[in-house]
Amino acid sequence: STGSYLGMEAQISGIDEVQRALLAEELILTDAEDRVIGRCSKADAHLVSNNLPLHRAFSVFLFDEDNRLILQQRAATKVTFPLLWANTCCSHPLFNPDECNVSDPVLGVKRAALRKLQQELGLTGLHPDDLSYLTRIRYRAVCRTNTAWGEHEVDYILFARKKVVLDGSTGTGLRVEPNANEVAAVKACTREDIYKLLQHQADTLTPWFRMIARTLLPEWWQNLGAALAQQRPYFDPIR
Ligand code: DMA
Ligand code: MN
Repeated sequence: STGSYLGMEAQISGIDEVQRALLAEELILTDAEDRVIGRCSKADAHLVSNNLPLHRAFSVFLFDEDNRLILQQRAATKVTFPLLWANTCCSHPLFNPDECNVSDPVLGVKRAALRKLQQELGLTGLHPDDLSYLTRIRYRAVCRTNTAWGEHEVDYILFARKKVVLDGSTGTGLRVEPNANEVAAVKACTREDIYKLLQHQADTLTPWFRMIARTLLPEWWQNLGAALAQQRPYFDPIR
């Protein structure tokens, strides 16, 4: 309606222009069983005034050779959940034949993950087989610092373990070079580090990372080799 359109315009003025352009991306709308039911702009998919339509997303958890998890702090320019800490990389597969793959949805999501690992963190040379699909989680939350925006997703959980070189250090490996428009900072965390964050600084974490870190992550992390090796069928129940 005209009313919600004007409401959206009001929300969009003042947003960083690079992030504003990304709000035109076409995301994949799904039903509660993760069946594709249509497409939607990134803006329309994340506006509370639009009732937060359910869409497909992914969360990458990248571990280094010492089994530390790479966290990212979202840039101040991000429309949703700015400056909060989350798992390594999150985004959405797009409504196009490569990433909205009907015969192999997990492959489509992995292609989207490789695209965003490069765009957000400068990671190149990764292959879909470097990512392990663990499960899908349905998740909904409104952004506390700007309640016009929120998330409502079927979130595909992808794990990877690589030799990682964080910005500034020397050595060979997957070199993390954060894109400042997307990422304010990165850090490598042990299980103990995450436990302390959950205990004392939980409000610095995004709601989806907090939820996963409190529920499913500890068991996967404790048996990381097994988690990485498991090949899950897509049509596992959504959690
Ligand atoms: C959206 O992540 C996905 C999840 C799992 C919350 P995001 O807001 O970082 O997406 P993008 O990087 O595309 O803005
Ligand atoms: Mn989303």
